Amino acid sequence: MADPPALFAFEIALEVANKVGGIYTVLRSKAESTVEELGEDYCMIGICNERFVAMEVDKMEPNLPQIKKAVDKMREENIGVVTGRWLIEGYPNVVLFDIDTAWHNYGNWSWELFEKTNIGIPDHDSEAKRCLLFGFLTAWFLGEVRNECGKKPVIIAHFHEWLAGIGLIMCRMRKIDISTIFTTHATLLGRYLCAANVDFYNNLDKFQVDAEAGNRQIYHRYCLERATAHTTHVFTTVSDITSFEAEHLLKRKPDLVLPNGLRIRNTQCLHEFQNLHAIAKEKIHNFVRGHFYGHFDLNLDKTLYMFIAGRYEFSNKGADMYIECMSRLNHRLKMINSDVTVVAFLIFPAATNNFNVESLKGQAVVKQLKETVDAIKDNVGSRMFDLCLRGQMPQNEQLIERDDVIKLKRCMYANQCSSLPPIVTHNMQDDENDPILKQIRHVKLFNSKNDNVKIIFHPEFLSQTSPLLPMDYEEFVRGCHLGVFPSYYEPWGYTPAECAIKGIPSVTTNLSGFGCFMQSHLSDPEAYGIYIVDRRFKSSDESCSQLTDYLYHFCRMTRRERIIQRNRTERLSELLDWSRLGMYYTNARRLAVDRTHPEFLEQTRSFSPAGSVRLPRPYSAPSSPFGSQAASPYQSDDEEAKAFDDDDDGDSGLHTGNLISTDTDSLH
Ligand code: U2F
Ligand code: UDP
Ligand code: G6P
Repeated sequence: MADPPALFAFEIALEVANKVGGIYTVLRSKAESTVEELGEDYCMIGICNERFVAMEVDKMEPNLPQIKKAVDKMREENIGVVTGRWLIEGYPNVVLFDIDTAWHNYGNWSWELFEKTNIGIPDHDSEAKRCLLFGFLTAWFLGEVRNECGKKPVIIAHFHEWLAGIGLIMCRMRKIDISTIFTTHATLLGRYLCAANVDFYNNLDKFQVDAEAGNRQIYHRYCLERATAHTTHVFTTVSDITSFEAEHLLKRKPDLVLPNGLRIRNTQCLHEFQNLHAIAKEKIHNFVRGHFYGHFDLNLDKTLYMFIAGRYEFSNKGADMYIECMSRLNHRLKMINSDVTVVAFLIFPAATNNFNVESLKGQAVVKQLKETVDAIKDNVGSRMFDLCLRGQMPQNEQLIERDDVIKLKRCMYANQCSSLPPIVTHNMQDDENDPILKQIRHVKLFNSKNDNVKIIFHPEFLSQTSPLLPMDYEEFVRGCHLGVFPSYYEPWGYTPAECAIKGIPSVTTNLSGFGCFMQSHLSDPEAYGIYIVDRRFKSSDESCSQLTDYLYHFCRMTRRERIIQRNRTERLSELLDWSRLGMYYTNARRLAVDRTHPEFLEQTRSFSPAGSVRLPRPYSAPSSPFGSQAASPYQSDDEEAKAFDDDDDGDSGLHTGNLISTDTDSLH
């Protein structure tokens, strides 16, 4: 038999080496496993955003002659094209178009699009206009590559999101021999309708899609999305729930579901992530000491950190439910006189005028106190040492001098503060109408002394260089106890997945792709630290009760139980690793070849079908996850140490794969 023909695979998205949203995470984290499979025959296509390109791209000429020739032809026509390698694991090839060098073609191209599809782009929509340029540049490039290659090899182009869709539509309109895949990571109408608080999932089959899109002035975008979904050879999305949505809103049932994975670094020795949790938690403690200055009566050993984070889509991300449930939790903890404090963070970027003075002052005052105490401690130590050397038993007044007392008193008086600790760390530009602040005011969670639940809204993504909370998001997640993401609209939802791989339990919903994925893979998600709130078949009030129950029971877990649970959660990494989930992409490529060039199918690399795994309940899980968790006394360090050993026991199935039953059904 002749040598199997090489296969070129391109992946096209606006977020290649250009951080905008979740698709960037998909492409970046997946690159290594795709390069492992396809090597030099894989290349990503995107736009050239100088801000990121300067930092993230190693510029060089393409290795493959066909790509080089195609790029040269475009350059001859004065199109700016950056080629090279994306500086991430896997070091993939990239071709990035400088859209701004293509405006002179806009008139012709928009006419061609209209002529062939009847879709016109209104002049005011500059984002869609840029998408048009990107789409035509992509189709031009792929056409040139096809010409350079001749009939073989099969060329696969995998497009992400409607923003890249015009390239796909034009490849098909121009009848270029390219096998196409389209992945939608959400639908335009889905996002809009959910944000408008309609009863989305119960009415999916009833929406007048054209009218809904028209009413929202996104009809042309909707048409592009729908046209891409219908012209592609293989249509895919990221989760079953989004597949269901696409079927109704885009009127084509996706052929496949390609779940989102993450890159798992398994180089850590066992339990290292537990130590990392303790180290990161200490940093959050430091912030909390400063934030609550003047009112610091928390027992940090009995304080739990919970958080919600993401783009600021108030109801889509479930921030409304988060605040409501924190208020209910506060009530329940007060009722039982609990000694547990919950600090509930909200991290959503919003428009601000920098940090507020109160927040910064708290950190400064507490830092000063700490430095003073440290200095006095050192002095006391050396005085004690000297006295002992001289054979004298140190007396208190010899150890702490008057000067020390004065310094201490000064710091302590500065540490007084009459107003309550702030609920928001920044000055909000629209404080009055901000939906989070409005709801916090409504439920009256103002960080008062008798509240068990304290609220801190950080309206900016976290950064290592912040003077307030100098941690990056990843480290912050590690230091927390529970991520709470009760989303209403969430095609996948990377945030709970990112918690899981760090061993941090989280709450998700059965309306999120990740939640449904976990539900279908775990017999007892709660035992693995994945709490799934039913937001699909329950009323909003019932969902709130369920979430409050989860939070309440979590608060009643002992440290030992939390450690055991974290161990189990961390083992879910295996399920989320691209080395496993990359197979779904492989299958999509195979299906595309099957539909366009079945004659080549046997000659392309053969792939094993993506099998489904289901993890059983861990043996060590209590018969009812919270059955015996009456507030148990604080355990000793011995118990804590034992907890590590304890859970490396029965549920070892996760390590070895012995208990991972592979069934032949596909996941979906
Ligand atoms: C879907 O998410 P999207 O990619 O459509 O979400 P976007 O609106 O594009 O942006 C979200 C990302 O933006 C980032 C943040 C998120 O990854 O890290 N970001 C930021 O870095 N700084 C900012 O100031 C603001 C935002 C879908 F909705 C998700 O459920 C899926 O998980 C995702 C991937 O399939 O696609
Ligand atoms: N995130 C971040 N910094 C923060 C908070 C969140 O970078 O301070 C990231 C987080 O790591 C995750 C993303 O935001 O990758 C949110 O992605 P998700 O899939 O949950 O939702 P999307 O925003 O894509 O709809
Ligand atoms: C990790 C550390 C322990 C620490 C524990 C705190 O397991 O290795 O030393 O005591 O975290 O757990 P907690 O759930 O109370 O933050």
